[in-house]
Formats: sequence, C-alpha cells, structure tokens
Amino acid sequence: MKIILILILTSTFVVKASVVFVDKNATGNNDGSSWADAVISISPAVTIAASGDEIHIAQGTYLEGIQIDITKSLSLIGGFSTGGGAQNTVQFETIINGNDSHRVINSHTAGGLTIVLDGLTIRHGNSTTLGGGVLIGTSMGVNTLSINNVQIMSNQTTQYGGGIFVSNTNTSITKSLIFGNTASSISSVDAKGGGIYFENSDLIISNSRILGNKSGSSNTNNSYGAGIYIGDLANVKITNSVINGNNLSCKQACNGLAFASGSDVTLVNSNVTFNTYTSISSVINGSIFMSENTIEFFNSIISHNNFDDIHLENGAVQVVNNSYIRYANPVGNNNIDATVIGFDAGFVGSNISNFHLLSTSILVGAGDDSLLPLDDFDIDNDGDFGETIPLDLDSNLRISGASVDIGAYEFQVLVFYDGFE
Ligand SMILES: [Ca+2]
Ligand SMILES: [Ca+2]
Repeated sequence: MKIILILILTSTFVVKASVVFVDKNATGNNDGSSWADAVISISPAVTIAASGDEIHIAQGTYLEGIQIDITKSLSLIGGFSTGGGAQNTVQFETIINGNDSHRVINSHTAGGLTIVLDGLTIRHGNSTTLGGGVLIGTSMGVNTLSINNVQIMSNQTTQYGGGIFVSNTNTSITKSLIFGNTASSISSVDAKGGGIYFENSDLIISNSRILGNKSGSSNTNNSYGAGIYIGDLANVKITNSVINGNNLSCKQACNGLAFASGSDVTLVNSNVTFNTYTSISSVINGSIFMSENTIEFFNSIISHNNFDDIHLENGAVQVVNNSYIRYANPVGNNNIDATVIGFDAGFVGSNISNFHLLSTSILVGAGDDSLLPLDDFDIDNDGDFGETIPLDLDSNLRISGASVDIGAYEFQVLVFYDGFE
C-alpha cells in the first residue's frame, strides 16, 4: 500500500507544466513547441495545450475571429517579445481583440479549473449574453481565476458584466485595469456590472483601477453598479484600488453609481470617486449600494460622486472606520469630520480627479495600519506573502511616514539621512 502511494506521488510529481508558444509573426512549423515554431493564433494553442500548461503569447494584436474557449486548467501569459525573453507588458503589449463581434475569453464548464490571465489586454469583446470581454463560470463546481497585470477595456454586453462576468469561481484581480466597458440592458431587464459582475465565490481586488465603465441605458428601468456588481453568496475584499468615473443610467432607479452588492464587502485604502448617474428619475441609491449584508469601509474615500454615500437596504449594515466621506461625519472609529464649514480634504492640484494627497492633507497618516491585509498575492514580487501589503496604487510605499494614509495613494514622506558612516 505504501509503495503504491509513493508511486502515485512520484508520478504526480514528474508531471510538469510545459509551455505552448504563440507568436502571430512566427514563420516556423506552427506547432507551438518553441518561439521559432510558435502557433500564429491563440485558439489552436489552447487546443494543443495539456491541462496545467502555460501559453506564452508574443506582442501584437490577435484577432481570433471567435471566442477563446477554455475547457481545461491553463495560464494565458502575454507581454513577450518576438523570440522570447522576460515579460514586459509595457514594451511588448499582447492584445486580444474581439473586434466588437464576439466575447474574447470564455470558460463555462463543469468546474474545477485553474485559469490564469497575466499580462494581457482584452478589448472590444461583444456579447448578447453574459460577460462581454470574459466569461468564467460554472454551475457545477468552483473554479479558480487569477487576473494579474491585465487590461480589460472597451468590451460590451447586453446582459450582465460588460468587462467580466464571473460565477462560482474564487478570483483574484491584481494590478489590473477594468476600463470603459458597458453593460446595457433592454428595458425589462435590470443592468448590472458595467465593469465586473461577480457572484457565488470569493473575490479579491488589489492595486487595481475600475474606471469609466457604464451600466444601463436610457431604456433600462433599474441599473446597478456601473463599476462592480456583486450578487449573492460572495465575499469581496478590495484594497489599494480606485472605482472612479463610472456612469449608471436608468429610467426608474439607479442603485450604486460605483458599486452594488448583495454580499459582504470590505474596502481598504480604496477610493470611490467621480461616479455619476444619468436618469430622468430622482431615485438614486448611493454611490455604493448595499443589500442585506455588511460593508466594511476602512482607510477609504468617497468623494466627488453625484451622491457621496453608502446606501443600505434590506437590513444591510455599514462599519466605517478611519475614512473620509465628503460632506459627512460617519459613525465609527477615527473617521474624518467633513461637516465643518470650509473643510478641505487636501487633494492635489486643481484637477480634482487627482486624489493624491497634499502634504498638508488631514488624510495623511489618518489611516489605521492594522486594517491593511497581508500581501497574499505578493504585489511587490519579493516572495514574501506574509508581510502587510507593501505598495500603494502607484507602487510606492503603502506605509510612508508614521502610519498609513486614507485612500489609494500614500503621500511619500522624504527620508533624509543625517550623513554617511
Ligand atoms: Ca511581498
Ligand atoms: Ca503615511
């Protein structure tokens, strides 16, 4: 019995993920075995890859013509130069473009998959069902999804989740941008989640930007969460991130200009700013809309939205500590009293969409270090997952000076050394 077990363990151990290479400019054997013989488009590489493999994709724009269907555990990793080398997504951008004609990435299976999307730009996906850019979900079992250093932009759907729709899948979104996606629904159907729709699992968003997404249209009766919509049975934590400049359109009720949730949510050192509505109705329920569950709002900012508040329905509860909500003096520990006449939070510059802090801002040092989560996804790539999350949204020190600031951007205190030894 012991020998059999050892054999099983040994044989499992020797199975190693291999890499299938994709380069649209390759002129070799088109079998994916090397950069020289790379496959010239992504879908055939997904077919060639075995479960657990990585697909490395060279720079350039990939117009696949159909959605990429993932039915096994895979990592899709972009940002490589032709011929390989180190990943550099700025220099060697890998774009998968749905050409406004189809969803870009799809995995709708029996579950149990681990999917990684890393170093990609996913744009111009279009769906008449769920998820314009990316749909990951299952009704059978939980998947795992990691989205790191990815830009999901200019995707659209006529149902839920303009950028991403995720269900039954524990998900992390790190160092990513969800920008300019749209979920516009027809009149009888509610619009939900212009940027992200998520339900039935754990979601962690760190050091990411949810910007300029749109939910609903002038034909939509009720709209929810232009940036993010969270359905039931989820658990969500958002850290060092901004939900900024999203727009909610509705005819009857606009619920959560930035964010709407029917599950527990914790925001830490995050900014909910400049989110707006377009409506002929006067029913506007919060820049954050919470139903039934608990929102924890720590070291965070709500400011310059059409409505600067957290709207609570169906017995929802808020816990607000060490935070700034424009014009408010929230109940809780160590919150900023912004009801004082002439109050100025001290944001940088005349362009108020810049929510960096002036050195004189009352928000500098007004956060609570102990509210910061651990670096579970190693934001600084130093191999230390057990430290407190070390970087702010600019990838500067998260705690600079005596203690952490309020908001996504830390004011960087210059350190003067008193001499050389
Ligand atoms: Ca680390
Ligand atoms: Ca500080």
